[in-house]
Amino acid sequence: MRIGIVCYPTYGGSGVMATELGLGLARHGHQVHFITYRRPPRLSAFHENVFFHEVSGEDYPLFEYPPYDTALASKMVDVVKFENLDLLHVHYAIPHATVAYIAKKILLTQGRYVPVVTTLHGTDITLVGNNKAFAPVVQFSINKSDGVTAVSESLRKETCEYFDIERDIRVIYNFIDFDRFSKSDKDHFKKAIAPNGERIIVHTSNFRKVKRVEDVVQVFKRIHEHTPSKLLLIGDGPERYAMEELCRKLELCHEVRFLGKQDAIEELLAVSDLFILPSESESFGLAALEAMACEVPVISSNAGGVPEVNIQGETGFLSEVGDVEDMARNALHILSNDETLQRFRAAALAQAKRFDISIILPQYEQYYEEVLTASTMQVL
Ligand code: GMT
Repeated sequence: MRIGIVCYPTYGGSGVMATELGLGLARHGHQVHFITYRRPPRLSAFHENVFFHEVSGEDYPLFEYPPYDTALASKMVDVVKFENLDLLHVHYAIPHATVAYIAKKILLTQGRYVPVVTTLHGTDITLVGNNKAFAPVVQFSINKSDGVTAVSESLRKETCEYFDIERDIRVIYNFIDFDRFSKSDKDHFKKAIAPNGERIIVHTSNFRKVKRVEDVVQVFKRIHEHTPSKLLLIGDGPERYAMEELCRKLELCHEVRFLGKQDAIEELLAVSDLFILPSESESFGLAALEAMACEVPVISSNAGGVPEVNIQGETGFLSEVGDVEDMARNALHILSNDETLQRFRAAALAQAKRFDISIILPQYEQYYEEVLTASTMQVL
């Protein structure tokens, strides 16, 4: 199959998933064409079945905002036609599903039908929750896609509650490629971060307000009062400076390391003992799943789809959003002795294995086949 993938080429989970999916499909013999404004971070190595088409928005003095959507639609039309794509898989309704609809209509005037699969990752829906003005366009784009998937059951339900959805939404969970994510022996790393054998607590995110990184720091403060420990904060974003200030105020600077954006996240997870994800909203929580794949138990909020990933009392614990006391209590329980930690580690890995790429990727392939068959019948 020849598949076009459209995504945000960022460090966020949707870009990571779209890239890993494309690479997995390429390994399965499909030809994959990424259509984005920048090469996604995990798309660095050469692969004979992977192609990258850069969308460059024209900057023209007349326009205050470069017309990116028009540039993207034009590129989609061009790539579908000249690379003879069978299907477009777009990640995010805003604006990708909307733009794909325009591209599809243009191609139809030229006698070419290309089905569009849209994957919802969460922020499309929460954005509409915050700004109703987007609702008609998002709803239209979801309904006009030939296939729609959501990354969790919670997101599927939420989408159907917010919008008038006239079609089925297939839940296909995010996945882990264990070739990349598996615990490796990085003893020298551990010694550098925690020279006296301290427990290593970790959080990764894009430091948006919704991630509640201040709760991570507050939970860590409570852990640190009882257990020698270090906190690694990985990623960058709008809240980073405020978090540095908070650490200064709480006199935690020597215990907390801000590492910024990291490519080899698995190497840091491999030396960690506990992952904290206290988000206010989270459709899935890929960051938590990646930690679990490295045998790291998770202390999280119970927002959105997180309970579908982190299992209460088994792979970690879930608390109400903002309940840092409960999170700290649970964290201290997991860290209380090596035997307990080991039990949680093993359960975290076992749960992560349920999301192995070898289980999830065929679900996408199967869904593509179904969408292609249905759209062929529609055209006939
Ligand atoms: O969480 C973010 O800010 C990034 C966002 C994205 O677009 O990459 O993540 C969303 O998609 C991920 C991959 O499906 C999910 O694991 C995240 O839970 C989801 N984030 C939210 O719902 C807030």
